[in-house]
Amino acid sequence: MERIIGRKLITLEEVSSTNDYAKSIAREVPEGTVVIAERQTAGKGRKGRAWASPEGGLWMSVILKPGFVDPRIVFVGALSVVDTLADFGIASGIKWPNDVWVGGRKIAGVLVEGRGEEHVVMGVGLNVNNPIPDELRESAVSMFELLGAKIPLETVLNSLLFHMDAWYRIFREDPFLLMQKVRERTFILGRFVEVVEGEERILGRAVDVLDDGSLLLDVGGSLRRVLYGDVSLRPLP
Ligand code: BT5
Repeated sequence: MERIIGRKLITLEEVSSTNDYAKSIAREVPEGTVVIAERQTAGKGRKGRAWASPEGGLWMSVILKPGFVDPRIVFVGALSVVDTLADFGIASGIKWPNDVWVGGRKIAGVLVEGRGEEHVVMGVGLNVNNPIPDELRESAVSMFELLGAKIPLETVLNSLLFHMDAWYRIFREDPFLLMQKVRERTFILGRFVEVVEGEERILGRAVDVLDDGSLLLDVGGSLRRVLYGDVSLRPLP
């Protein structure tokens, strides 16, 4: 079976954001093209937040052309990171919808940007050997910190592309299987959380991730479905 993800690799020393670069070339390149940069000068998260991207980390974006719009594509990135970390002996979990955490700290984030049915750019930032900025020391962690040794970035990239190819296939052919895995890997289920969705703050117990990708919360006894948002863990009330 021919691999889709990583068919073409564009390696840059420095770029503002691999997602922006990928978006600018998306029309002209084949599906599965990967843009990777040694460092980003304006790496970004969701809602215009900054993503710290000094040298040593894996900062990459892949151009996908599934031909349909489905927000569950974000889980292709998150699951691929979880499997990649497992290849290096690191147990991690998904903080719905787009973070990967290890032991209470964030090790990776996924940023999906799209142009309708035309193309989707999926950016993944994974802390590998890069230093963690002081202001994120409490909340972020790297593979280097967990393993106590530097890991060649190409090895991590190869593993990530391999898993992404497999999960992307499953996303297209059997999204319910994808969601089953997401459910298994989502560590917030059963926990008390706060979800910020736009202007709204919702406090409740995370009950399930539904097949459509949304998060189901138990808010004081009634069930509430959340499509998108920022989740943080809260102590039990
Ligand atoms: C994300 O956003 O987690 C998505 C991050 C995607 C980054 C990749 S790198 C390649 C591609 N090109 C880009 O420009 N972006 C993508 P969000 O859920 O909004 O989380 C952002 C928050 O994570 C920030 O506000 C910080 O609190 C925290 N953060 C920033 N840099 C971090 C890092 N290196 N490690 C862990 N946490 C970080």
